[in-house]
Amino acid sequence: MKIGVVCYPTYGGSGVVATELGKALAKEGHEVHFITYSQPTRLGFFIENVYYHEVDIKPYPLFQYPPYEIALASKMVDVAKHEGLDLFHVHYAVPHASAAYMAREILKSEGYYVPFITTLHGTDITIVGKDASLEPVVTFSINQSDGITSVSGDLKKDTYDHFNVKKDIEVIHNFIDLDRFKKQKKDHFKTAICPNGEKMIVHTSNFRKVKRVEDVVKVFCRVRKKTPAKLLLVGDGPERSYIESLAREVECGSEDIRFLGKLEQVEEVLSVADLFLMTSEKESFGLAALEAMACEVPLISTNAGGLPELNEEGVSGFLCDVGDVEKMAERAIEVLDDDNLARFKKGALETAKKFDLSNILPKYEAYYRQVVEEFKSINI
Ligand code: GMT
Repeated sequence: MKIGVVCYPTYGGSGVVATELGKALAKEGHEVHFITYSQPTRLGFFIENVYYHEVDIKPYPLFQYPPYEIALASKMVDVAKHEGLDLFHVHYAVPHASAAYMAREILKSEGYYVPFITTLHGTDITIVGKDASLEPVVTFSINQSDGITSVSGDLKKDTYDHFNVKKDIEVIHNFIDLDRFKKQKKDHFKTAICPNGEKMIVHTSNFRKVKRVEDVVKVFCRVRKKTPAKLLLVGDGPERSYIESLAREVECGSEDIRFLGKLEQVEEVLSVADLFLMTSEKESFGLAALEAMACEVPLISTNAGGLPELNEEGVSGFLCDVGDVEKMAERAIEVLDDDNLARFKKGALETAKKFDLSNILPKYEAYYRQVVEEFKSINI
């Protein structure tokens, strides 16, 4: 199949999922055309069957806000006609679903029939999309999608709860490439950071409010009083400077907290971690946690959103109420106990295997075929 993929190229989990899925489809022999405003970070330089089309956004003195959605729809029309696309797959509803709707209708008026699938990722539904400033357009364009998928059952429920969506939503969980995300031998790194055999606790995120990174610091401080440990904070975002100042003031020893910023090869850090903390207030799936689990890192997470679909209580780690830092610390100490840690590490990997790319990719391919067939039978 020839598939046009639209996503956010640089930030966030939805772009990572879109890029990894596109690369995996290309490996299976599909022709994949990324249509975005810059080269997706994880795309790499040259991959067979993968093409990149940049959306041209022309500045003009009149525009305080350049019309990205129109430029994107125009590029989608252009690529569909010239490359003979069979399907668009747009990741993150805002504004990609409405751009896809526009592109599909323009193409239809010129005799080209290209359906689109919208994948809902999380904040497009739980935060951004349901805001009154966007909701009518988001509802309309989700309903206009020829196929809709969500990355967890919880996000599907949230979508029906907050939007007047009439169509079926197919749940296809996020996935992990276990060939890339696996425990690597990086003992020298562990020794450098934890010279006295301390336990290594890791958090990675985009440091937005929704991640409640301050809770990570609070949990760490409570753990650190009982168990010698170090905290590595990976990533960057709007809350980072606030968290840095918080970390400087804590009683538990700010020298044990390190900020690593954005890392290309996060699996290298995860390979030497003993515990991953995900304290989010909302989390439709939690791809960063799955990456950790694949590297044999147990998880203490909140029970928000889709996290219970990922984190298996007592097996890969534990789930706690949002904000309950006492309970999270208690559970973290239990997992880090030398009598328990090996069992939880094994449990994390076993749970991650359920989300292996080889299990999830065929679900997307089958759904693509179904949507294209249905669209043809109605329109052509
Ligand atoms: O909020 C983020 O971390 C970024 C956001 C995105 O769409 O770029 O992530 C969402 O999509 C990821 C991939 O499907 C999910 O793993 C994250 O759970 C989800 N984030 C939230 O729901 C907060």
